[in-house]
Amino acid sequence: MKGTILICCFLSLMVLAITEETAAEEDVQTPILRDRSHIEETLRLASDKPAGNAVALHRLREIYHTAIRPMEQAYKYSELRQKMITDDEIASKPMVVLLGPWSVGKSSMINYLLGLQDTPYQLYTGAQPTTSEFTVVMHGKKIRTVEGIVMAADRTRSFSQLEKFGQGFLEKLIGVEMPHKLLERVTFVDTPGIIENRKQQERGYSFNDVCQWFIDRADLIFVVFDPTKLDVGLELEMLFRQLKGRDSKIRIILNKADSLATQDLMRVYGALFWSLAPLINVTEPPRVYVSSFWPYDYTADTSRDLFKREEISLLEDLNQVIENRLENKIAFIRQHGIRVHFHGLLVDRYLQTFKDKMSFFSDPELVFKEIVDDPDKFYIFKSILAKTNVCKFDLPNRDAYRNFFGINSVNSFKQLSAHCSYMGDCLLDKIEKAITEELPALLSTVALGKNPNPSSCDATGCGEIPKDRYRGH
Ligand SMILES: Nc1nc2c(ncn2[C@@H]2O[C@H](COP(=O)(O)OP(=O)(O)O)[C@@H](O)[C@H]2O)c(=O)[nH]1
Ligand SMILES: [Mg+2]
Repeated sequence: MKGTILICCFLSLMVLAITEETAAEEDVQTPILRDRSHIEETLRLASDKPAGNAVALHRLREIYHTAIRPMEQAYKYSELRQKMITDDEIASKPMVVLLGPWSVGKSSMINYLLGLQDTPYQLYTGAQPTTSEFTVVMHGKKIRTVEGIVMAADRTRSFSQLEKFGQGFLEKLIGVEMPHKLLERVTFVDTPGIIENRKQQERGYSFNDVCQWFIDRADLIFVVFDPTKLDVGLELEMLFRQLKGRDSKIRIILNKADSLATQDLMRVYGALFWSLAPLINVTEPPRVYVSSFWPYDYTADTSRDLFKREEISLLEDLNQVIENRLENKIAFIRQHGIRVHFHGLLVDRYLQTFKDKMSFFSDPELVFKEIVDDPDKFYIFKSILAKTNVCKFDLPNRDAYRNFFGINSVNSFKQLSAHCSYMGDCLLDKIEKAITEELPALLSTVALGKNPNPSSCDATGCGEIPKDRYRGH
């Protein structure tokens, strides 16, 4: 009798435990998805406005090809900076790159912004270091993945330059194409997280160089942190060093804020500032967006209103980048033109000094070596800096020129005065005209086209786009 009662008790306990477990499983299996309508609204995804201005793009390409490219080629600029601009790069969409430690929610953020959750092509996410690839999520007519080697081989893509990072890297590069309203306007790049205790060579390619390539081309860089990973190590320090000078593009995100109580969140926010302060050398404190970017609803009892407002602020930044895409592109080409112009003047100056120093009895090699070894003695950089509008910190240093002339003999170049056509068209005049007249004029036309109110020039000068570095609004 006693035994039967015991067995009955045991069985009912088992049934109870099983029912509770199934209920818990059901809870886990069906988390509530968050409403995404504000994403569509803030990014104006419903509007069918064409993403670009084809006429202005055509003109930009034309200016680049007729005024900047000839100077690049005449003075082999690509061998100094390894930088040539392809047509596809001119027409490419703004690029948003996500960087930060592993498992801070970078892939989840892309899934959330694109609404890929529970679709077969969602990016893989997990609490352990998951993403070991650089994943480029871009627009395409149909859903497909593109292998790194295919992306690199396709010269019409702006990613073909990535080939230079080697086969080891191309195996870690993957493209995902899909038809999507947001991807018609931007391309996202998901990166493998920084792992502090890993050596560069273990990855089989130079992680920093690849990051630098993406940083240089990104229009917006989300540096993502999570409350449990605020420690700053060598890799993160290196990353911030690489980000120097890109202040206006960086947005720091304290993600997963929904996983903490408000008081803890404040502490973590302070700690993040404290860790980042030595890495960011700016006078203004950076704007940190505190929110949670994943598809599931905010945990109960967290500051959901604040998180949502922060999310909308970040989305507005993204929208700005989309809207200003053409202006940014023109400014980028102009910046590039200024560097190419400077390079041309500098090579010309090296040639001129060489010519002046040479006499009938001198050894050309020794003379040129003396100039290359100590250009300051001959006022090479100073004389050009005085003439141009370039900041000296923006320039390659004299070692770069020593290497440059190590590969390219000085005799392989002609002086600028020799680069003129019979019609009197000179390379130098053309690039100067592009920098000072044509590109600023194109910028004004685009700005006016977007906002036909001429008084808007009062604010922007119709030439420069206001910088919104580390936006603090
Ligand atoms: N609580 C919470 N967890 C998140 C959030 N975003 C991502 N996660 C979780 O964090 C883990 C790492 O995410 P993942 O996107 O793979 O990070 P990644 O390595 O930076 O790409 C996953 O288990 C996610 O489910 C968030 O906003 N809140
Ligand atoms: Mg990931």
